[in-house]
This record gives sequence, C-alpha cells and structure tokens, in this order.
Amino acid sequence: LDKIIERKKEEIAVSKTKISMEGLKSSEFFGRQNFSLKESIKNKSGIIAEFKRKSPSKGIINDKIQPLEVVSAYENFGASGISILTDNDFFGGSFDDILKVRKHIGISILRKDFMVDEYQFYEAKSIGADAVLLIAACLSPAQVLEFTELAHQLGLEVLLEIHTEGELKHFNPEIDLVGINNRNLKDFKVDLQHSVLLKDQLPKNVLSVAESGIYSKEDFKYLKEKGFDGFLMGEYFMKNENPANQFAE
Ligand code: IGP
Repeated sequence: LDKIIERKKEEIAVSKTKISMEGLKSSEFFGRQNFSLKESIKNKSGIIAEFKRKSPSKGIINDKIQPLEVVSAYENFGASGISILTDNDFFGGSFDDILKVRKHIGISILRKDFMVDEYQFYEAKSIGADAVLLIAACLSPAQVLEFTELAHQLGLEVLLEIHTEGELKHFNPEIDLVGINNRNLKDFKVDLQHSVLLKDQLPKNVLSVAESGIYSKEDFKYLKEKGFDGFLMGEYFMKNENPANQFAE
C-alpha cells in the first residue's frame, strides 16, 4: 500500500504539470447532476459491479474485454452502480475507461483509486464520475473530512472504506456510504466474516457496503441477510469471459 501511494503522488505531480485544477473545471461534466449511488443502493440490487483488469493480489483477471461491453451488461442486469479502477500501474485502469462509458449508461460510476490529493477530486468530476472511494488506511480522519467536503462541493458522493475497528474514527456524519473491505490491503487475505464482525460497530444510519471476496450467489445472500445494503464485487464477474453472465445466475 505504501508503494502504491508513493507512486500515486508522483503520478499526480506529473498530471498537475499537464493540466491545472482550473483547466479540469472546463470539462463538460462539471456542474452536471450526478447519478446518486446512495439512492440506487437503496432502490436496486445493491450490487456495485466492478471493472478491474488486474490487481496486485490476483495478477491479470481479464484483459480482453472492453469496458463498455461489460458495464452495459452490468447495468442491464440491475447493478446499483459501477466501480471502475482508474489506477494504471497496479490495476491496469485509466480515465479513458470511465470516459468511454459515461455517456452510454444511466447509473452511478464510482471512481476507484487511491485518493490522496485534492487534485484527484477535480479529475474525478472532470471525467464524469459520480462517487469516489476514500480509503481510511491511506488518510487521516482530518483528511477524510476535508476530502468529503470537497467531494460534496463538486457534487460527488463518498464511499469510505475501512478495514479495522480502529479506522472507524475516520468516519464523519458527512460520509455517504461506509464499506468494509474483506481484503486486508497489506497481506491480501480475504475473509467474509471480517465485514460481518465489524458491521455491528458501524454508525446505525449509514448505508453499509461489504467489499471484496464475494465469490458466489450464496456469499451475496449471506451478506444480505446480515444486513448489508451494498455489495462491491469485482473478480466474480471479471474472471468470466462474459462478466455479466454471472449476474444472470
Ligand atoms: C472488489 P473482489 O474481490 O470482488 O474482486 O473485490 C473490490 O472490493 C476490490 O477491488 C477493492 C479495491 C479496494 C481495489 C476494494 N477496495 C481498494 C483497489 C483499492
């Protein structure tokens, strides 16, 4: 994780020299009404289906399919939202993956990246994202609050990701959704019980999302029974040649 963040900061420094924050604001997506992830989590399947080509823990998952094909199918099968990795070095994603699909789908897009600088929030808005992920392990509680406020000013919703009980102190009432990652980002171990055990500790009125390691219909049903509102699922869909097939089951 430290390596990813270090690399991310270098990447941001380069991006800033290419296009200023003011420059980003000229994007057609600024000022547009966003698709609310919160609302669609409440009203649809709750599934946030992810487009992910590769990951540090799994290597290449699927690098043959095009984002539009995949996310259109996700939308048709009733996903509440789409998560798109925009990190290139570690996950093989890009801004283009969001830009290519934004105008063709009518549901919320989460920009999935390691957010450590305010510049990235302007970027997210400029490519047409509706929501961003804040990873508690990468940020201080004060930064989470500051970034949440900035996101809201720009019209982006926030999913705060935690992994440990201690990270609950990163929560603030402005946060839209809280995700509990079943994967430990330091050693990549995945355990569904992890989110189940931490769930009781979440503030009661916030929408909860179980993240990672949901690899079957049974896993999904189990977490739903445990009271989760949302389910962030990547590999289960992506490892299939035709990712949305898995939804049909
Ligand atoms: C999806 P999975 O096990 O279904 O492929 O996991 C998603 O939860 C995972 O990609 C993820 C992630 C992250 C990736 C959760 N939090 C933070 C990168 C950064």
